[in-house]
Amino acid sequence: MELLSGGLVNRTWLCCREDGKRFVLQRLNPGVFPDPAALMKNYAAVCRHLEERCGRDAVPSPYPAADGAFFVADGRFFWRLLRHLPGRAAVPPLSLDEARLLGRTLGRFHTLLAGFDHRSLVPAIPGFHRLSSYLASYDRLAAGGDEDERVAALREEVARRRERALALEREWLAGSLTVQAVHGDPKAENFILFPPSPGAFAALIDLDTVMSGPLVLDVADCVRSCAVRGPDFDPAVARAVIEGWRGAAAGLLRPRDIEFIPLALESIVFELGLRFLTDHLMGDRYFRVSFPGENLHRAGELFSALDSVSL
Ligand code: GN1
Ligand code: MG
Repeated sequence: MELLSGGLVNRTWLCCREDGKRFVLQRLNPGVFPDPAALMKNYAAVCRHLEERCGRDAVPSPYPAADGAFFVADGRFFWRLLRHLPGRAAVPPLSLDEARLLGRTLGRFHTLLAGFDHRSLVPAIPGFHRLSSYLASYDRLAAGGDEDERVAALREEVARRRERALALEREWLAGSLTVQAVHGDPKAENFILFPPSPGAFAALIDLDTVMSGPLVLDVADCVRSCAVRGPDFDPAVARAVIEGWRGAAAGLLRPRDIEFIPLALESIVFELGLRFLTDHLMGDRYFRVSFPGENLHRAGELFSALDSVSL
């Protein structure tokens, strides 16, 4: 068994059976996912929908346990077994072709899910990608005193940028953006690249956060992950992701969606920076860290990147 992926939330292993067949074993983080049974119901329904439309090969479907459920609980953790997709995860820095391929894959994923009843999905993480709810948690913590200079500097960043970042959520709630089932965490490493073939798609894994949300926020999160490197932003990679996505999701988009991509990008970078900062203030309870202060460091880089985020 081999530890796979550098995800910050779950733990993932690659398992190989005696006959050579491979499986992905995952241990869900109970602190992050409050209702794993509901999550796995979403997960299985989404996989079924995708399999019916694009076949099994590119879908990380779950295997049922002996009792028919798609997970096993051991009293402390929830475990699940998923189909292993052969290929390699996309790891930034990406070439422009890879960035376009990831955008195209996300656009196709959105198109495949367009007919899925997104209202039937139970939010696996209540308030996920609702910036106002992250700001509310942050504000509750912000009352505390005694902090170092770096925290104080980031607090100023939050104060300075929060209103602008919130404009995207207002637009979402006002109903002017296209809302449907979206991936929720389309970071580069969640795309599996198969051997190159022109016009091909990659596959998307990590379907835990598939939920109802605006398309633009999903593509913005993908752009963030591909184009923000440390405190820097690569506009060419960002544009390549968006170009690929627009080509494959064209049938879903309204002019308002396109108009809001730049603001969605700022908003999602701010949101993740705020989530890292809040987790640092809470004592690193959500995102795994490899050294004390890592979440503060991650937050600082994202807020720095915001200075150069533009399309
Ligand atoms: C978390 O665990 P991982 O890396 O797949 C997080 C995403 C963040 C990402 C940042 C459920 O995903 O929202 O963008 O870290 N997922 C969850 O690296 O919170
Ligand atoms: Mg994830």
